[in-house]
Order: sequence, then C-alpha cells, then structure tokens
Amino acid sequence: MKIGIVLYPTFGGSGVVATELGKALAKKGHEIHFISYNQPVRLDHFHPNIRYHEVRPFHYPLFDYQPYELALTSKLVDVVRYEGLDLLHVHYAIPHASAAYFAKQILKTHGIDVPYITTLHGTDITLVGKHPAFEPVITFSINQSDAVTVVSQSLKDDTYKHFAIENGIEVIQNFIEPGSYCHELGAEEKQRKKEIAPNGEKILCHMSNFRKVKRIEDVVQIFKKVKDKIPAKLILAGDGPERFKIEQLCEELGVCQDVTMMGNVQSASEIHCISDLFLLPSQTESFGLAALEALASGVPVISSNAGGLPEVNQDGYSGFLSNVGDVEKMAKDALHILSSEETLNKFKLQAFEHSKNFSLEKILPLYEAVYEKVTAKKIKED
Ligand code: GMT
Repeated sequence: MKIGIVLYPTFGGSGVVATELGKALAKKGHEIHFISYNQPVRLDHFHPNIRYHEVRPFHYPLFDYQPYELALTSKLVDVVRYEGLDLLHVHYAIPHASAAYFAKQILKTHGIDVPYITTLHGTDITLVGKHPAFEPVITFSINQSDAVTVVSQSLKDDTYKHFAIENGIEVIQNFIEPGSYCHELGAEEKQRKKEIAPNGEKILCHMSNFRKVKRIEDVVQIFKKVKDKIPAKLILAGDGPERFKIEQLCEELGVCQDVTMMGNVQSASEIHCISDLFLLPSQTESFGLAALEALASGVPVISSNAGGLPEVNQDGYSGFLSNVGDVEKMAKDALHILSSEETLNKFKLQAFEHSKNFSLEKILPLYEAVYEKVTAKKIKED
C-alpha cells in the first residue's frame, strides 16, 4: 500500500511511534510517505520504500501566526494526488486530523476519495485537545476519521469521557522491536558507564521532553532519597521547558555533581544500556513509550500509576507503580530493587520478559488490519 504518515518530527513519543511504524511498514514492502515540517529525528537512514515530504509554511508579515495547518493541508492534497496514496495515517490529532479532513474534502473535488486514520497519542486528548480553543475541531475531526486508534485503554476511556465521540476506537499499544535494544555492554558502553559512575554507583535515569507533566522534580527528589542510602548517579536525558528549574533543584538539593544532563539523545538504548533503573513519575501519561523502551533494554521502571502506565509497567514484576507525587514510596521501591545484585538482576530479567508483550511483531498486523479495513470500505462504496 502507499501510505502517507503525518507526524511531529521531534523527540516526542507520537513522532517516535509514527516513525518506527513507517520504517517497519516500509521493510514489509509498503511505500511510506512521511509528511512533516522537518525530517523525523528517528528517520536516521533511508529505505528505498521511504519518502519524506517537507511542509514549508509561507511566511508573510501580515501573519502574527503562520498558518501551518493550511500549508500542511495543501501538502497533503499534493502528495495524495501526485504519489497516488491509498490512505493517510495522522499521528496526534492537533492539527493533523483536521488538516487530513480538509485535504480529504478538497481531494473529493478532484474525484479522489482518500481515507484517513487518526491515532490519538495522549496530550492531544488529556491536556491540549479538550481546551475550548480546540475541542469542537478535535471532536469533529475524530468523528469524521475513517478509523481512530489510541495507544492505551486508558486513553480510549479518556477520549470517550472528554469528547462526544460517535465512532468506534481501537486500542493499538506502543511497540518495541525486542532484538534491537542493548543488553551486553560493549567496550564503548563500559567506558561511558565508567565515566558516569566511576566507583560502580547505581545509575538511575529519566528521559523525556522535560515538560511539566513529566514531574521531573519528583525524579530529582527520588534520586536524592536513594543517594542518601546508597551510592548512585542520575542521568537526565532530553530537553524542554523544565530544564532550568530542574538544574536549580539539583543545586538546592546539593546533587549536581551526581546528575548528568545529557540533552536530547538520538538513541534511547544507549542510555538504557548503562542504566539500572528508569524513573517516570508523570502526572499524566497515556502509555509511556519511554518506560517501554527502558523495559526492552532490561531496565526496571519506577513509575506513577497515571493513565496508561499500569498497562505498561507491571507492579512488582517489571518495576513498581505509585500514586502521582508519592516520592517516598517511589524511593522505597527503587531502593528495594537496588538492594542486592540478585534482586536487581531478577527485575532486569522480568522487565525484558514483560516488554515482549509489546513486540512490533504483534502490533504491526493490527495497524495493517486497520488499513485493510478502511481501504476495503472505500472500494465497496465505489
Ligand atoms: O508528552 C509526551 O511525552 C509526548 C507525547 C507525544 O504525543 O508526542 O507522547 C504521548 O505519546 C506517546 C506515544 O504514543 C505515549 O507513549 C506517551 O505516553 C504520550 N505522552 C503523554 O500522554 C504525556
């Protein structure tokens, strides 16, 4: 099939899922057309079945705000017409679902009927989408979608709770490719680990886009409590609006020399490979791809129980869950996992085993089935 994938090209989870999905579909023989304003960060090498189409908004001094959605819509019309796409798959509702709807209507005037699938990822529903500035458009463009998928049961429940949705929604969880994560430390990883933890300290890590919703201040508080009991280091990977506040908190708690701020990293696996524990105390989290990627590298997870996290992190097996903000319990659970090499190794093994429930092999056919369904429906209508 010829599939147009509309996505955010950044380090955010929705962009990562969309890119990895497109790469996997291309490997299976589909022709994939990524459409965005920048080359997706995880699109690190090209495959003969992959194309990238850049949306270039038109800058004019009259516009205080550049009308990106219109530029995207025009690009969608253009790519569907000239590449003969069978369908559009848009990731993150804002503004991709309404742009796809608009493009679909324009294409109808050219005698082309292209179905669009909307995948909701999280904050497009739980935080941003339900704001009155967007809600009517989001409701409409979800209802007009030929199919809707969400990344967890929790997000499905939230979508029905916050929006007047008339159509069915299918849960298709985030995925990983089990073999592609690092487990054995090579010479390079050993060196990196030594630089960060020269005396064999335990390494805790957190990775995100440093937004408020991630509660990174809890990460630092948990780390402080752990470090007060055992030698430990913390890696903070990613970047975003909370970074400055977090640097200040590290100073206040006197842990700066034990915290490495990595900035954005291309490969999550590089960090997980040298880590003992992953912390994700989010306020809301529709799924928690970052946690799943840690599990796939055999790194147990200490997380909150918000949103879809209980669907990803199995309490007492792949790690532990706690109420949002309960840093006391999170630190206690972290110390339990790190209490002995035996316990740590047990959790590491369990983390990896648990991650296999979300293998690409299981998830990819679910997306393909949705594609088959929407294109078959279109042929029947024709
Ligand atoms: O908020 C983020 O972490 C980024 C956001 C996005 O849409 O780019 O991630 C969301 O989508 C991911 C992929 O489906 C999920 O794994 C994340 O849980 C979700 N983030 C939130 O719900 C906060």
